[in-house]
Amino acid sequence: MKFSYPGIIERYWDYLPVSDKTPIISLNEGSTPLIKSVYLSVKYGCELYFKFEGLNPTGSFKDRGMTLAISKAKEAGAKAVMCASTGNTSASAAAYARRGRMRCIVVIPDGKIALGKLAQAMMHGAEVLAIAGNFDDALDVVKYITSNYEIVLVNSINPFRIEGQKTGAFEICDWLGDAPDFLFIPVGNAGNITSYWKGFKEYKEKNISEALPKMMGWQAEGSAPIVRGRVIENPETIATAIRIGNPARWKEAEAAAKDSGGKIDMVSDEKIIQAYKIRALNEGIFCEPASAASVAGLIKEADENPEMLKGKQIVCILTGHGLKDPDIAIANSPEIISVKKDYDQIKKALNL
Ligand code: AN7
Repeated sequence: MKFSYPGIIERYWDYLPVSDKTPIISLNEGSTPLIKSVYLSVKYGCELYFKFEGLNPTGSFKDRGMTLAISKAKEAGAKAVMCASTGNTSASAAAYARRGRMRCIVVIPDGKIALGKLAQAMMHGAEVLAIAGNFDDALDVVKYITSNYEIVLVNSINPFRIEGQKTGAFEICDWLGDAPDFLFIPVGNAGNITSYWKGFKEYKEKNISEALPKMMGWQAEGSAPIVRGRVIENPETIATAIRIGNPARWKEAEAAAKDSGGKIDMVSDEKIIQAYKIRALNEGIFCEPASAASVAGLIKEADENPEMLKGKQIVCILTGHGLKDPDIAIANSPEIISVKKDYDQIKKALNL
């Protein structure tokens, strides 16, 4: 008897590089909902859905790629895996590695990782190295160690990560009956936009879907190497998940935007926070700041170019859960009101 949807490897077996020899290391990831927008869709006159990837087992889209990367590492006999991370990759790698009885080493930029993500990596028993430097430095370290020792790299340079993550595109087509007109997605290391584009193309090649979406990728202004056309030495943004100055999948992201007739653009931290709040307050969906980059991008396009999105079917990928970064949430909310059990005081505080 099946108690829930199986994970993405079992659901999309025929589309993935797996065989009977592959041990499936899964937490029943994927099958995340497409939630209909109730506010922005009305405001901008479009058919907008949020794909809430924050509802994956470790709270981000990384689980789709990680189930496959860890399963394939196990199949190859690996005893240890390693990744650099702005947080979510490390949380996911740690959980899946532990489930597969493997050692997990993560390298994170010191002080620039959201609290919830750090808690996950630690709780799942990862060995956490905090490096004085940014994500790009951390990735250099991981590349060096994994090319000199018997340790498997599970960053999105690993092709199995891309293969797993492309199933997000399959799910969208399966639910909508075809690909949407536009896909809005945040861009950091550019693995996810690469994966979605691959997924959409594969479904079309196999005649499962007919359309291809315009791929609209969004970086933060202080960490926008692709938009600016140069490596950013000291990337900065409040959305720490996408604080990346030299994306590993740079060329693929550019190709996705160009080939689909979309684009890679950027939004300010101020607009990211604005979108972060709009979505929480008006749509009831709590995602981390990086996931608000795609929503901020949507708002920017809709304001600058209202006709482009009107009447269109749009999917916005919400990559990580809001609980990942409680500090940013609290810093951007009104202060809580402390009261005594005194009804006059309470009525006054509530304007009753
Ligand atoms: C919530 O965890 O790079 O463009 O090391 O956590 O595929 O890199 C996270 C990236 C968007 C960007 N939203 O995706 C990491 C890491 C969230 C993220 C991205 C990330 P990519």
